[in-house]
Amino acid sequence: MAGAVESLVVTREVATHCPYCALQCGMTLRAAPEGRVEVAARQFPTNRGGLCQKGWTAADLLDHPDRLTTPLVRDGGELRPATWAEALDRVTEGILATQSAHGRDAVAVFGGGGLTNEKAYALGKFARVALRTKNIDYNGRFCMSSAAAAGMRAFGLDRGLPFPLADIGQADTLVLVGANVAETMPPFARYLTEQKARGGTLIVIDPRATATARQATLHLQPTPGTDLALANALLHIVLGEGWADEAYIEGRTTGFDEVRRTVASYWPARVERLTGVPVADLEAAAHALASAQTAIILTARGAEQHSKGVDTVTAFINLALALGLPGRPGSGYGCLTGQGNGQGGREHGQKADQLPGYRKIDDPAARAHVASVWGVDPDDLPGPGPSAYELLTGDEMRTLLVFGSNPVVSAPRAARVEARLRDLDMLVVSDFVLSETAAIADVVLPTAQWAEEDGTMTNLEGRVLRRHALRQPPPDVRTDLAVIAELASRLGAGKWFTTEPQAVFEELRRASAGGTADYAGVTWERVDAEDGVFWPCPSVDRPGTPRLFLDTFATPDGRARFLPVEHRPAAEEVDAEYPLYLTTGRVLAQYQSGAQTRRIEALRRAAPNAFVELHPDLAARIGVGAGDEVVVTSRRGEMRAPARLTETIRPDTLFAPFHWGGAARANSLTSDALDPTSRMPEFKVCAVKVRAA
Ligand SMILES: Nc1nc2c(c(=O)[nH]1)N[C@H]1C(S)=C(S)[C@@H](COP(=O)(O)OP(=O)(O)OC[C@H]3O[C@@H](n4cnc5c(=O)[nH]c(N)nc54)[C@H](O)[C@@H]3O)O[C@H]1N2
Ligand SMILES: Nc1nc2c(c(=O)[nH]1)N[C@H]1C(S)=C(S)[C@@H](COP(=O)(O)OP(=O)(O)OC[C@H]3O[C@@H](n4cnc5c(=O)[nH]c(N)nc54)[C@H](O)[C@@H]3O)O[C@H]1N2
Ligand code: SF4
Ligand SMILES: [Mo]
Repeated sequence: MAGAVESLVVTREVATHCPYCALQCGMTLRAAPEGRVEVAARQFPTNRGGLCQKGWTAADLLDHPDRLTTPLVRDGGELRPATWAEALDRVTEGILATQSAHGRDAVAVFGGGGLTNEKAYALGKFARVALRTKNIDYNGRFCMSSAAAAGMRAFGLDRGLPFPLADIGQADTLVLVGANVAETMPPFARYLTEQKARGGTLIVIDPRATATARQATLHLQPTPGTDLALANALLHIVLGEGWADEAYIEGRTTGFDEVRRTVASYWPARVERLTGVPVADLEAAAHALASAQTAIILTARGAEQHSKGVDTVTAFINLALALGLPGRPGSGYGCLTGQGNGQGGREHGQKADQLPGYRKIDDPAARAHVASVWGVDPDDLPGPGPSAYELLTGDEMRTLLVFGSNPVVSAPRAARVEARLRDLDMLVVSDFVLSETAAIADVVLPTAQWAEEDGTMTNLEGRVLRRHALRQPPPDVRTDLAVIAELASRLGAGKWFTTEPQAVFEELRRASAGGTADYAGVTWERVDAEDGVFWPCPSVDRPGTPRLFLDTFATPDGRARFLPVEHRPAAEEVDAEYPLYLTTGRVLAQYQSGAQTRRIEALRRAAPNAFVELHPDLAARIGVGAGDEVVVTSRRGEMRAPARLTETIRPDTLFAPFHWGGAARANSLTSDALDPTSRMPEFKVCAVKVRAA
């Protein structure tokens, strides 16, 4: 074994980044003599030498017994090993059969925010040029799409953080809305410590007293799904006290008057009734924001994964604009993007309505530019397709190719998605382990892991980073780029694709040139030499752009837009039959659908199974003690897991992590209500009941 692994090594040591979340912590990988791959933390401007437990153990999956080492095809109901030739024949024949029976749009593609920029770009191009289907979307739709849509609406541009992370440690007042960074980005805590040491105020808005909330100066604990009302109340107070930055509003924004009228009815006592947050806390939060020299408001999934996620983020942007924060050095609004390449993954064309460079697929100029780079006729490019959940449950799809997602565990109302996937003519999954989605596929393609490939990722700051290969993939494992190019070739579109990541990146630079996310001036050499390059970077002789909006916004008139937004209830409110709120999220030691981290021994020990968090009063009422199994039921299904009792959750709310499948799948419960603009599902609130098992 050790000898076999040794033969894969291409270099003894590389400086690269963690494969998991959007913080993209710097790490060094070393090929140890016995064949093991060692991880060491690396000083990088974002993680400053820190890593979390997931990063430390990331290499444990490289030579894991569960690693897929050959393609698999389904035969007589069972998956069995196959050669690449057989597997790819099966895929090609399936695609052609679906296309001739049901048309090109019946073949669909589902991507992921963990894919490198090169893969995301190639996948989008593969869908449009080789398959010529409009049906491509990706799991980022389930992630930060609401913040992205709100950012586009208000600023004309969506880059998660429009300023470097370093600004966060310097902010006098920092507000985290629905962000549990202590578990979801542990090295981020350095910025909280720094901010606190400088005497700053930290306000955390979360229905649970999370590890992050426990560090707060002020913790606001709203009912799930009521952040919009809360933000409007903060703005109501700011305006009532005369704390707004009138010069900024006048000079840099439009649409304020209507927002002023709207928030007039969000008086604090009314909002206390809607949210459960005491008036005194609302006033203290507004004062802390308004009296700060520098203030930053950050949202994450707790605020965004709602059927009104876009409007909720807009309410916080309105508040930030009224205080004059966006574009003021050291201040601003930002969204904490989640997946490793959640930012780059949404810029280069795997999203249903996008072409590379964050261009709109229905914009004739964008189509003409990208078509000219690709060497195709713009009229041959498909139009926009449906969003992730609509794609995965719609009637049009008969064949689906999945790269970098495990929707059987992570999609909302997952039983419905799973049933639809089982019903396809063909499901193809590229993965390095047999995820729950791969397990129901007709063809499974084993793919390279992060330590085995070169490429770029764009972190939550919009900083383009280099992923460096330490070793080659195992002998019968191929890269996603190689698979995409080979399939394209079999479909008669081979001349448009290459397997070399740097060549793909060079093409991506040209395709993105002139777009919103302009990478034209970013080269792999610069990325290495400069600790990453912030987009937009339109030319090689210009620096990147760490801080956006200093002089102007990316809207046609250069002004940020206020937009009036009204509170509305969650799509599913509690009632007599389902009297409790369920909210879902993450724990430190598991990542996403858990396909990777549930297989890593140290992480399994740290977080061995799912659980349902509930208040001791509620537990007593239903006769449940700590560790007893409970059954949680919603209108869509049920979930079973041990109870975890905690005083820190609201008595009307349950929390469950979504990292597990099977009977413990939280997404058996979640609602498929979608935000009207972003099509983000309402992962963060639905109505449930609970009983002892
Ligand atoms: N350990 C770990 N880290 C991760 C990931 C992981 O799976 N595991 N995933 C990565 C990815 S892709 C993402 S998107 C990020 C997500 O990072 P976060 O957004 O920080 O993670 P979540 O746990 O989904 O949600 C954050 C908090 O929102 C709260 N919340 C729930 N409902 C509401 C509400 O209505 N209002 C408010 N204000 N808060 C609410 C929850 O109690 C939770 O504490 O994490 C990234 N990092
Ligand atoms: N209830 C509930 N559900 C949620 C959320 C929530 O808060 N609550 N959060 C949502 C969010 S924010 C997200 S981002 C999604 C994430 O959910 P998923 O999309 O399921 O994310 P992962 O578990 O990261 O899935 C990635 C899969 O691809 C594989 N993989 C990793 N890298 C690569 C690669 O480079 N190539 C290929 N081919 N495969 C790769 C992994 O092994 C894994 O099986 O879940 C969403 N679902
Ligand atoms: S915080 Fe994110 S990027 Fe950093 S080590 Fe942990 S999972 Fe990896
Ligand atoms: Mo995410």
